[in-house]
Amino acid sequence: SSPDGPPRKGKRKKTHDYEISRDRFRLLEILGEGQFGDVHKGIYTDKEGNQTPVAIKTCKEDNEESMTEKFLEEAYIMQQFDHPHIIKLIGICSEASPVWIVMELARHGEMRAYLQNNKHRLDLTTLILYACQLSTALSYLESKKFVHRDIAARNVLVSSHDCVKLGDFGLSRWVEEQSYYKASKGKLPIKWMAPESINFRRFTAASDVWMFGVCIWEILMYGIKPFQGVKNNDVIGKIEAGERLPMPPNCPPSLYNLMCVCWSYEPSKRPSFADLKIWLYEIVDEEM
Ligand code: ACK
Repeated sequence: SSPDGPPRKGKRKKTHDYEISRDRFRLLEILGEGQFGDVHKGIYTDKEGNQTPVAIKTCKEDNEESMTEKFLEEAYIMQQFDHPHIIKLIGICSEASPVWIVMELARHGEMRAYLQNNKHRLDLTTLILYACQLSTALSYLESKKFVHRDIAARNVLVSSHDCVKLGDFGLSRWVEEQSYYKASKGKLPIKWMAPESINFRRFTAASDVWMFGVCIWEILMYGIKPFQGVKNNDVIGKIEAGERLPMPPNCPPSLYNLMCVCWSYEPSKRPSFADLKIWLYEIVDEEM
């Protein structure tokens, strides 16, 4: 039976093709809590009767239209992408409350928890492989002139032991070439951000590269967050004094060097994701 509530007032414009009847989904256990509401595991049955496990993001604040719009932004963004290391949008249920975003399921959930809980099984080659896979996804986004703005280990999901995917586009925005997006106030991931993002709210492909450097550091640290014990307000001072995150134990110097180049103060001195992809595969080859 369909759990649809009353019809929503506003009508979707941008994701018509993605609207799927709610009775094609079976809602199963809660996987975790998202920004807008619980995330459930679910089963999708398509018109041919094939069943696929999915992740269903729910939006709890269904009486406030602007909230639902914000929630659905992520689906509008995800529908543009088709890449093996980016979680795919399967559909949305937006014609009634509660609104759902249905995505490809990543069986092992958030990468940070996976790194913390599977240290013994994660050798250096696998960690670098994760960085390689993410660089292919980010190089793809770069080629589409898409700036992510929130590249961090917490936004990566684990599909299988040797496959990670970029999974959260909550903070992302399209940007025109040469332009930048002025972020509104709010909770910003200061410890991951490039200095020009902290100082001027300037977000570009090059600031994404800085954030990716921090994300690689988190992977090599098995899910430890950067700048622990440092106040957000103190981060920019350290960076401007030339301080950088330290080399993780067991990190190959060539990989730490790559991270440090991502953390060049001058955005123009940072490599592109296309460069990083090639560079990372060279490093993984050395390790194998
Ligand atoms: O560690 P988790 O189970 O993985 O808890 C979080 C929670 O929802 C909030 O983000 C899980 N989650 C989100 N998207 C997906 C997905 N596509 N596949 C599997 N789990 C997901 C995440």
